[in-house]
Parts: sequence; structure tokens; C-alpha cells
Amino acid sequence: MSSYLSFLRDKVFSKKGEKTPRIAILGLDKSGKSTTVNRLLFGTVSDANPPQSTCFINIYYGKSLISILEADEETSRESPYFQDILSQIDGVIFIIDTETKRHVEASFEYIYSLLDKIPQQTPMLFLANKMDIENAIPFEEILLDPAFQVITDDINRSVSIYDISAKTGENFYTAFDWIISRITGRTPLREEVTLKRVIILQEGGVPAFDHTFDTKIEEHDSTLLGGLISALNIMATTIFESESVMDIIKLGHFKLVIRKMQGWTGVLFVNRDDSESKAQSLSEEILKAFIEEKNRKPDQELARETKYELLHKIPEIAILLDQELDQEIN
Ligand SMILES: Nc1nc2c(ncn2[C@@H]2O[C@H](COP(=O)(O)OP(=O)(O)OP(=O)(O)O)[C@@H](O)[C@H]2O)c(=O)[nH]1
Ligand SMILES: [Mg+2]
Repeated sequence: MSSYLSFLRDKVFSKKGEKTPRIAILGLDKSGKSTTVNRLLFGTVSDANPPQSTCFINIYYGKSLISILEADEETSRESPYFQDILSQIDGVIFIIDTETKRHVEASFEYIYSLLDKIPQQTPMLFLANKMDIENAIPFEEILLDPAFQVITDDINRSVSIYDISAKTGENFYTAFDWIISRITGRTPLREEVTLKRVIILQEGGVPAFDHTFDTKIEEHDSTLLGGLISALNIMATTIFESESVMDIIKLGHFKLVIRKMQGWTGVLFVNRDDSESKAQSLSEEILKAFIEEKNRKPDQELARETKYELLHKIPEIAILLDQELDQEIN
């Protein structure tokens, strides 16, 4: 083990001088470190964990390379090689297991055992993980925990905390955006999508749902757009004699990302250079939420509030809506 660790240390140290941010992911056994690394690696999680409990991986976060060092409890507490690494790392992520009170206490005990090994200028991100579990310890309790307050009271440290679920992905990228922008001094690097507008069309291209996020963009007639997309799709199926539909249309500064499901068509307006796969998965989430609601109340027109609630179910969109609301209030 120690030869592997000295190899890791050399690898991490040899990166010095380069711009690749190096981040350590730490937490108790079974707190969700590997699940976090898997999500960063594949954008999703599987039960297949990395073969080693301590590993060093280079991954792309959006367009930028970052080096991730996942270390298990024993290594991080006991290995002098690891302590060396910790003193020179660019950022530290502590995963707090929120499953039970006992897990939270043990997590803080663990954090305290390492705190003085981390230089003050190193940003620290705390992830209150497993928020998807129904009886998990509420986030407010962790925020108010005296053990955590002591850490935030140290004004010389750059610290933040988010409640996340590594399993479902909730709040995950928002938290990572924080630490990466802290380290690089740049705005978030993950796959970005700037949502401009969502339209959902029923069979034949008639709009059933329309929400514009950016009031500066011109409100094109959604009926006209629906007709256009529907016509293009009919043309595509006729020409290619298959079920193929148009999925991306680039128009001026925008890109229309189109997704079809159970007769409904979701159209997302995003920026021309935004990530297509991310936009498609967002579009799918919106469509799913919409169809669920439609199945509950098949004959009803969706009220404005229902549309809002629907969009609010999707964490990344909820952030946008809350910002909108803030602007309206101020
Ligand atoms: N419900 C829920 N389960 C999670 C979450 N994150 C991780 N888990 C589960 O917790 C267990 C442990 O997750 P791992 O990612 O293997 O934890 P680890 O910190 O790498 O554990 P070690 O490798 O043993 O140190 C697995 O069964 C995960 O599926 C989460 O956000 N929510
Ligand atoms: Mg693991």
C-alpha cells in the first residue's frame, strides 16, 4: 500500500506548476466517495465502484481537466504520504454522511482529525450527502451543528457546504461549481446549459406548455414554432422513412434541442454552444414531469402555477426560477 501511496504522492506533486486543479475527496467508509467520483466520471452512478478505495483519477469537468484523489478513512488518517499530499492539494472535499445522527457525529470527528493538516488557504467543500434518504438528518441541523459552526467561524478559511445526493445528482454540480471556481478563480466549468425557453408541443405541433426564462429574448409565436417543428419532423420521417426526428436545430444564437416522448415533443431553447447531451437530459426530465402531470389530469389545461411547480421539480431549473423571483422582488 505504501508504495502505491508514494506513487500517488509523486504523481500529485509532479503536477505542481501545472494548472490542473487537484482535489481530495474524503469521508468515512460508505459515505459516498466512490459514488461521487463515479458521477464525476460518467455523469451517472453505478454500483461498480473503483477497484481501489484510494485512487487518483484525472477527469474532465465540463471542458477542464481536474485531478481527483479519493482516499479512504484509514489512509487519510494514518498514511504520512497522504498527509504530505494533503498539505499541497488545491482543494478538499469532505463528505458528511447524513444517514443518521451517529454518522454525522462520526463524520465531524473524522473531519476534526484532519483539519489541522489542511493549510488555511485551501478551499474546503462540505457535502452533506444522501439528502434523498427520507429520514436523513436535515440540512439545517448540520448547518447549526456546533462542530460545523467552529469551522465556518474561522474567517481565514474558504468554506462552503451543500446538501446533495451523489446518488440522484441533486445539487451535485452546484456544489462542484463552487469549489472549482474557488480554485481556478473562474466561473463554473461543468457542462453548461443556459435555458432560454421551454415549449412542449402536443401531437400535430400545438403548444401545451410555454415558459420563457430570459425576458430579453423575443417571444416568437409558439404556435408558429410548433407548426414549423412538426412540419420538419414529418418531413424527416417521410424522407428517411423511419421514426427519426429532428433533435437539434441551430438558429442564430440559439439551439433548439428537441425530445419526443409518448406523443409529446419538448423543445428547449439554449445557447448555441451549450452542451447538447446536458440539454437533452434536461429536456427529458421536463417532459417526464409534464407527462406525469398530464396523466394525473388528462383533460385539464395546466394552470400557470402548475407549470411553475412542474419546472421547479427539476433542481437546475429551480435555481433559475428562484433567481427570476428574486429579481422580480428586488
Ligand atoms: N441513498 C443514497 N445512497 C448513497 C448516496 N451516496 C452513496 N450512497 C450509497 O452508499 C453506499 C456507499 O457508497 P460509496 O460511494 O461506495 O461510499 P465510499 O465512501 O466510497 O465507501 P468506501 O469505499 O467503503 O470508503 C453505496 O451503497 C451507495 O449506493 C446518496 O446520495 N444517497
Ligand atoms: Mg469507495
